[in-house]
Amino acid sequence: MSMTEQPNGVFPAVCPLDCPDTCGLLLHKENGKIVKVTGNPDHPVTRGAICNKVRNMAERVHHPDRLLYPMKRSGPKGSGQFVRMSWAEAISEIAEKFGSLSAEHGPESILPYSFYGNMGVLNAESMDRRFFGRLGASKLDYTICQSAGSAGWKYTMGFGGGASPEDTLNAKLFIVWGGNIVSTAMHQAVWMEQARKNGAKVVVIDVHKNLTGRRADRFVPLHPGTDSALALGMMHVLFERGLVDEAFLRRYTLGHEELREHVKAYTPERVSRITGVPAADIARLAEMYGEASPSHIHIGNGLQHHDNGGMAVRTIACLPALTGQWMRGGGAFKSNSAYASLNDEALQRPDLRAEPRARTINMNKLADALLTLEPKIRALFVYGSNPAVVAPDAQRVREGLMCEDLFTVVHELFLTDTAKYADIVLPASSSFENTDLYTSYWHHYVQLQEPVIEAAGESKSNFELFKLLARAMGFEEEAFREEESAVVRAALDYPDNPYLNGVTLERLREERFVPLDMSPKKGYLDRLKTPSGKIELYSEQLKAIGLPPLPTYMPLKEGYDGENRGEREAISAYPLMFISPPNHNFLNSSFANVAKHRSMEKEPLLQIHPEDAAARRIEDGQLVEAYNDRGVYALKASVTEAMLPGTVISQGLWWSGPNGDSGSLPPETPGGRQRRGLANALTSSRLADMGGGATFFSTTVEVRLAEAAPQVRKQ
Ligand SMILES: Nc1nc2c(c(=O)[nH]1)N[C@H]1C(S)=C(S)[C@@H](COP(=O)(O)OP(=O)(O)OC[C@H]3O[C@@H](n4cnc5c(=O)[nH]c(N)nc54)[C@H](O)[C@@H]3O)O[C@H]1N2
Ligand SMILES: Nc1nc2c(c(=O)[nH]1)N[C@H]1C(S)=C(S)[C@@H](COP(=O)(O)OP(=O)(O)OC[C@H]3O[C@@H](n4cnc5c(=O)[nH]c(N)nc54)[C@H](O)[C@@H]3O)O[C@H]1N2
Ligand code: SF4
Ligand SMILES: [Mo]
Repeated sequence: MSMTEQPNGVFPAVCPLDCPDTCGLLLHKENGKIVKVTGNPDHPVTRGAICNKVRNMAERVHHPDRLLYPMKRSGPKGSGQFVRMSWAEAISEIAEKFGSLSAEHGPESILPYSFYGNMGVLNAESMDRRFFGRLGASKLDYTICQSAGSAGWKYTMGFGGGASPEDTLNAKLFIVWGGNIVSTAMHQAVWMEQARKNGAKVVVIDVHKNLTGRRADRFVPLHPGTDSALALGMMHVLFERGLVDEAFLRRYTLGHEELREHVKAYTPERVSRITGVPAADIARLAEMYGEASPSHIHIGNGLQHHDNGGMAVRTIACLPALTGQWMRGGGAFKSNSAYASLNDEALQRPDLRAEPRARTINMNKLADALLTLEPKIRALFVYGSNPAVVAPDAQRVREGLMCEDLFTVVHELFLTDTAKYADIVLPASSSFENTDLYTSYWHHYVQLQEPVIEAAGESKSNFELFKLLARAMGFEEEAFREEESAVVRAALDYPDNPYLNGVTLERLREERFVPLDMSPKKGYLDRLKTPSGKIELYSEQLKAIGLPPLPTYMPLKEGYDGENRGEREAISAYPLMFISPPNHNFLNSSFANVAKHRSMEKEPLLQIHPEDAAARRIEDGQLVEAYNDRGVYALKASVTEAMLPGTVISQGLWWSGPNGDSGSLPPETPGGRQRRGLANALTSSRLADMGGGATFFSTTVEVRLAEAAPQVRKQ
């Protein structure tokens, strides 16, 4: 009997969310429904502990708002009015529309838009990629999350992998830099605490005292976007005081002599003016870093969501090379996804592409793509993502979604803010209803999900959906008939990645947690994949794309710049920097519609420093508006000293209705009635310095009491 046929029992599962931990789960099932989700104690890294979000996951999976059948728009765009239709009708309508658009305007008039709402590779990046490739649609550049930082890391290290979780246990100094691991990578936080028990000091470098900062032995607050300056100041001290590992620099790095000269300009005094960190603290931090061994730096995503985010990550990635930490059991982590690289050609089948040279559209530019791009986007197919909430410049994204001549399909579990703009909504099955393959971008275990419950209503997986669409479009290739198990096998069959050695479907079925073969990591430093084969402190590649070849502080385009502008006009555009990182109980915008998770977060808050609040006559608990030229976000003020003056913080990607009200939040939600707009109404779609990355946090705003605001506003 398969797992889905057994009404009761405890079944293994994998957390599908976009989180580094990729926990092993146990689903407790009664009468065919999940009644409880716990951690699987047998998982070698996550060891049975899971976060609060997923402990309450049953609430989401069996939520009464789950979409159960396809629907078609019956009211004006964005009104959220739909009527039921059959799958057969839905598929043939979409296929007809795609066929006629391709014939009339070319297939590039169709744009797929997706992200990792479900991290399973079958559903996130296999049949869908085959389908849109074969169709010849515009390609999407998946840049919204970590691309600036990953590019910065790769220019330096050549390979998208760093320290293993196991390496961090022995650290004597543990630095969390621009990450909130207590909320966003909880098992790294568990391992950090274990390292602390073994004598490690914990330093958190952040623009606000987040939950992780509150646990630090030393919290270092700084101005947003100034991290590369701080790291360069540390290098200045490391070289000056002879705290570098000369032998390591000679053997494994390129450009250490140039760097040594270059960082002379970054004196602690100068760096203090840029970052807001006192000069003595910069020197002390450098000394701690130079003296503690082994040391570990966890590089979070926060600092790379800036205009200069690629350079920030690159600069920090140079630090362990200066102290030779890579040979001393220490190092740094940005992402470990490259160790688990799968056979993408087999998964995505680029060979099927009808238009190999089809244009590529950066997903951060969705607003422009819908409103101004020529030739026009005439159809948008969204799945595994909620761009009306998560994409930058969200107000303009919504304007784009309102275009009468845009045909929008959304495949979702819920009627999200994005789905409300759809012409056709398709119900998606949850990951616990599907087969899928999961790798982690942190630990080194591969896992398999097999269906545990029946698909809700008429919902279908992404994998199934794109097979159906392919058939309707007349795509005859065998690639569109493959079963899940065949695709898993093909993905794992990848001799180019030696770390994948020995990972097979059979072992996944039997052992559940199959470790990557980490033996090739031993010789890692001797054959780095940079052009020189060394850690590139100096990068010709960066020079070739017009960026400084040595790590360099580059002020934000929109934001704080304490060096090049006077103390008073230190900010470009509006006077406050607006930082909107994730919160503890949502996963990006997922869970924001689940009452349980929302009640744990209570309501969106704008954290503002007492000085900034007083200057605006704002008191704790008052309704305020953060605004700039792009939009408005009305929410409750929380007056706190968690950050330096000049920065305001709002955590969590809350949903918001198209009319600027609180959207799908029921009116009884605290603040629900008064809240208007959303964080990304304020953010810019400007691209970061590297990798086409997003710049969510290089945003400036002004804040005023909501009562003081004009009552009539557009939308
Ligand atoms: N609970 C929960 N967990 C999650 C997620 C979630 O939404 N909720 N999202 C998942 C995803 S997709 C991702 S990418 C990761 C992200 O998780 P993290 O890697 O932790 O990154 P962020 O949460 O984006 O930002 C972390 C911190 O960066 C800070 N920050 C902002 N600008 C700067 C700066 O210029 N310098 C410095 N030093 N710090 C700065 C913010 O204040 C924030 O505290 O978490 C994953 N895990
Ligand atoms: N202001 C600001 N904006 C941000 C960020 C920030 O820190 N601040 N963080 C950014 C980052 S790092 C990221 S990664 C993005 C994340 O942005 P998204 O990837 O859009 O993440 P979610 O909001 O979780 O939306 C995922 C959606 O996928 C749906 N889904 C889940 N499983 C499936 C499935 O199997 N099939 C289908 N069809 N749908 C499914 C879920 O119901 C959910 O609505 O947001 C970015 N936006
Ligand atoms: S969201 Fe992250 S921490 Fe929570 S269960 Fe999933 S993988 Fe584990
Ligand atoms: Mo992300």
